[in-house]
Amino acid sequence: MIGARKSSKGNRLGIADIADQIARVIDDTQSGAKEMLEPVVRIGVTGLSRAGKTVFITSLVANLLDRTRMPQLKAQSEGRITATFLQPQPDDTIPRFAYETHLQALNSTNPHWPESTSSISQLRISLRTRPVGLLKSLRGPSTLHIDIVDYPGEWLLDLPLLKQSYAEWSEAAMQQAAVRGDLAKDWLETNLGCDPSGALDEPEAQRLAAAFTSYLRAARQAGYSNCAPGRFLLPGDLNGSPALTFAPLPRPSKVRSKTLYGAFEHRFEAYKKQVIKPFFRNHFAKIDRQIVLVDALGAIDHGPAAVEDLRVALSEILTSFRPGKNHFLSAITGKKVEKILFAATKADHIHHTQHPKLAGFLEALLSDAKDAANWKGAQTQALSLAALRATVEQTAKHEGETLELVRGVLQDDGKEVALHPGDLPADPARLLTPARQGAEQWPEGISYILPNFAPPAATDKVMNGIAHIRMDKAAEFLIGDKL
Ligand SMILES: Nc1nc2c(ncn2[C@@H]2O[C@H](COP(=O)(O)OP(=O)(O)O)[C@@H](O)[C@H]2O)c(=O)[nH]1
Ligand SMILES: [Mg+2]
Repeated sequence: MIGARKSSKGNRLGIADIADQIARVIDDTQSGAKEMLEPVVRIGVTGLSRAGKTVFITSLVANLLDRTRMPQLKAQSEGRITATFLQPQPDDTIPRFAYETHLQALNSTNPHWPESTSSISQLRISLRTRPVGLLKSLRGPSTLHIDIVDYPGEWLLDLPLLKQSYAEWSEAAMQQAAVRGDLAKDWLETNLGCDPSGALDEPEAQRLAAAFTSYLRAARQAGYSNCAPGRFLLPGDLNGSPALTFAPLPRPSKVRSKTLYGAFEHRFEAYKKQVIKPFFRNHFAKIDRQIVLVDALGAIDHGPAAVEDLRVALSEILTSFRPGKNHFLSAITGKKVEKILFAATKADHIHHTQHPKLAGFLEALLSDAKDAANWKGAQTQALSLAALRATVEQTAKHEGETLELVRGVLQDDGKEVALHPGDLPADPARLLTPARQGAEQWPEGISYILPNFAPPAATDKVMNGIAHIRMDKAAEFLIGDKL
């Protein structure tokens, strides 16, 4: 094949990949000239569904438009930001992030959490800054455009599929299901009843795909992070298409194309080529900085297996940010992500005295994942935050002891409660070790109550951003050096 190179691992850098590279260079030079004058930074916001992406972006934008609650953003405290404004977003093919709708949900007289979204969206916010001090006479005001891209973390977790054949993936998926016990029972039973070397029967194919999807959904609900293929849970506009109508099967001794197995193998390859690769090429490759939102408290609440699964997912995610030399991604991601922030969300569920422990837990997960991904390069940071503070803190005396409580309104019944959610251990190993060892439950003395709190009712009509925890620190890490 002309122009093709074969790496030691057998990954081909084909004509399509080379064309991708050329397209990117042209793309970059065209936008390059404009970006010299008004720089653009593209920030990817990702995390598994329910991690808090929509609330995070809504809060970030509201708090950048009204910066009263953003003292830790240096350019703000130094008085250098003169204006912020929303702009039409520049990419015609990506839906705009529905900021106004989400803000309205949180800020109405009957506040509620925004509708969950299942696809990619984007928004542009621009910040005008003026130089201060010595630079004042040398430089005029400047504008920075920030493109915020919201995309499901599930789609990142599809990356490992690219390395696998259908047979390898099937084998791994069935093994993973076997250790997830009851969650996979129905699907595995449906699987036993089919003949992979029989002729393809479309209703049977749909039944198998549906049973497999229900299993993935149940696993996700039970707190597991690794539930690929990502589009099975979040199909976007692909719902019902053949590229999503397949499931793992045991390999028959002889594979023929007209059989169930043959058809599924073909669809698996189509999923890789037509779903996974275009996402990485068209969206992921263009991101400069990244925030990964992690519902670490939720995983801890679900137990050791969920924490172990989260650790594995984080190392997969890190690998996608720093693909190895021969990886197809290296060919299309000319530029690499410069900064990655990992944030444990919903920190308002626990008292602030426990926040360092939550960040420490995430840090420990991350450093494990970095070892596994042989990490070099991009600057990373871990912190805990709440995009929207739904609780207030309170202390109470109980049998001579001081208890640190959080108080909020329960989502389910609208009752106000003050509770002690449990103590995070100071040493993250007390959680990570049992998780690694496959413990079924946390050791004695470790337990949590994490109810869903409703967003707070607005207390005043004048909106001063959105009450949060450490959103300003997150913003400083992501864009501080550009302002
Ligand atoms: N208490 C609290 N709950 C949050 C916060 N952010 C998100 N949540 C909860 O998590 C749910 C999912 O958040 P969302 O932003 O829609 O997640 P996404 O699927 O990643 O976009 C929300 O409906 C809330 O119940 C937060 O800062 N504090
Ligand atoms: Mg969302």
